[in-house]
Amino acid sequence: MRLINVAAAQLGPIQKGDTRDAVVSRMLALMDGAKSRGADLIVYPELALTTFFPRWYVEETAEADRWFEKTMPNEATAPLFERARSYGMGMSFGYAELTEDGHHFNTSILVDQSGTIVGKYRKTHLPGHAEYSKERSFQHLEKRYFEPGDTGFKAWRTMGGIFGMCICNDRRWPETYRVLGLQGVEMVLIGYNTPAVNPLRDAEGPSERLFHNRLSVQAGAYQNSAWVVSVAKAGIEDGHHLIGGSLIVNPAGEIVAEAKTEGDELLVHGCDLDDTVFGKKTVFDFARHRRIEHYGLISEQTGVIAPE
Ligand code: ING
Repeated sequence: MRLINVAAAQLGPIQKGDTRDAVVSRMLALMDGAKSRGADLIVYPELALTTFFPRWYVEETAEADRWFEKTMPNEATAPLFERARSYGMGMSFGYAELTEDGHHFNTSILVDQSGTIVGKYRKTHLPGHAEYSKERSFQHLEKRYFEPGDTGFKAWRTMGGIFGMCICNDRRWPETYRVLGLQGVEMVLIGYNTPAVNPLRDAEGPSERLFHNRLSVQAGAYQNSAWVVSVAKAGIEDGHHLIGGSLIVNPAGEIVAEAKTEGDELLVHGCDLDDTVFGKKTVFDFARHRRIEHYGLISEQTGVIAPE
């Protein structure tokens, strides 16, 4: 048995006017709760330090740099690293990264129980658009403010297992989980900020969004025999509704914990990483069953080419 007690630390809304210090205080309160419940690892959402700023259009993208972190850890986040280390707790959270050479990424990090950053991931699949969109009731400008990630999907040996990360829209793409699965991933850590409605399709409201949220994560977990911990920033941010629905899913694809609110909420579950072994040795023994000679289109072709 390789048990790791995991805390999914869902954050409620972060308003445009909220300071990073106020947010970090909320994150520390969740970390204290996780410690009291015996957690060895805490997982926070995508862009955990700020409001979901890609909903706001600015002409000069440099004006959006205020939402980015130039170093990590930094003054605002140092208390998180210090307390996690003092608790012997691993940690993952997402933030907007501005690199020294001026690149902008939607990033998440994995910090081990000694407080060392052992992994960094930069979001691959950027949804939305780059220019102001008149037909939308709200903007989703990730393609304006971020570059596609340059890390790819990596897995790291740490905390007694093999861990990987992805961010939000990545969880909707099966390629994400399979590339991690081909590295033997045993637990995938995900953060997300998902609008509760589709600005281009009225029929797609919170219940369908929550259904797709579960579907994507349960499929990824089952099809790669891995635990998936997927954590929301939720609630109403300056009038804009984000879904909750944070989940912990086991390697059989079953939901073992799910958030009930759209606020700051902690889910804690004892995850046995050995529960991943049966699936990896039977139905999803990739070496025994996959036929890569037939999968070429998946990496050779980007879009659809339909038959004549
Ligand atoms: N948010 C959303 C997500 O992928 C989205 C955007 C919602 C795309 C629903 C497609 C359908 O969960 C982010 N931040 O990627």
